[in-house]
Amino acid sequence: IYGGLKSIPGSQPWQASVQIRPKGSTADFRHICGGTVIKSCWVLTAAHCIEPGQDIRVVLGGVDLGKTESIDQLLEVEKTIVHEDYKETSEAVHNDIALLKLKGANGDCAEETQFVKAACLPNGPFPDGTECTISGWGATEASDYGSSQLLDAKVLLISQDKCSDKKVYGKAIDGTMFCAGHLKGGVDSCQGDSGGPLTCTEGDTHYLYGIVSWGDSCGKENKPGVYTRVTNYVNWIKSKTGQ
Ligand code: 4AZ
Repeated sequence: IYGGLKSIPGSQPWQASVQIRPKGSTADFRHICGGTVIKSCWVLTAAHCIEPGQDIRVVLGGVDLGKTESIDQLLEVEKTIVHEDYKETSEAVHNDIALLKLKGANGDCAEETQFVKAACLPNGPFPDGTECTISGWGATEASDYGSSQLLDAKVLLISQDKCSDKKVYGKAIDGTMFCAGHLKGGVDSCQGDSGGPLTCTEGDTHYLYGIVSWGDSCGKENKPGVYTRVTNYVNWIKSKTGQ
């Protein structure tokens, strides 16, 4: 996260760290992407985060990737479901969404605690200009290697019109994506935040509105972050996870 601040433990309880290691290896798992808990046994992430031939696990609860904390929950992944129409072109990333089914017994995987909670799926659109929150362990203005501490930042939802301006992303943007950030630059998601949440709040309810997907570099003027528009995929998610 560019221009972010250290997250207070428990403030982004739906945040997941998606980690991989070569299949069958005993090496340490390493963080590759963010994700979002949407149910006890389901984490939503970006399709471009899934690399076949890797063991995947998910870490929930903690804010410091550099050490194991008592609030951490480590979960194995039973299966991954990548969107059937996921496609990366030189212009944009399409249908950048995937589900991770966690291993557990009879519908219980992640345990709900002060530090681990599901985000809600959105019921409809939020207006342009709404202030929402992004979080992740990705690259920062200070380091290309990401942050061992979870960071979060506020971003504004940007209209399709502005996002499709020639100065911004032009025709690369379609209705399955949206831009969020600050057109002046400075606050943005970045490499390693991919797959993680953009949440918008209504009352006390936190909705997963976007998935960190792509962008032209990070934090640059007129190059806001581009997010998978989750409202577009709620039926797909429900069809795969059951209700
Ligand atoms: C990336 O490379 C990436 N500024 C993620 C987010 C953004 C740019 C790049 C948005 O994974």
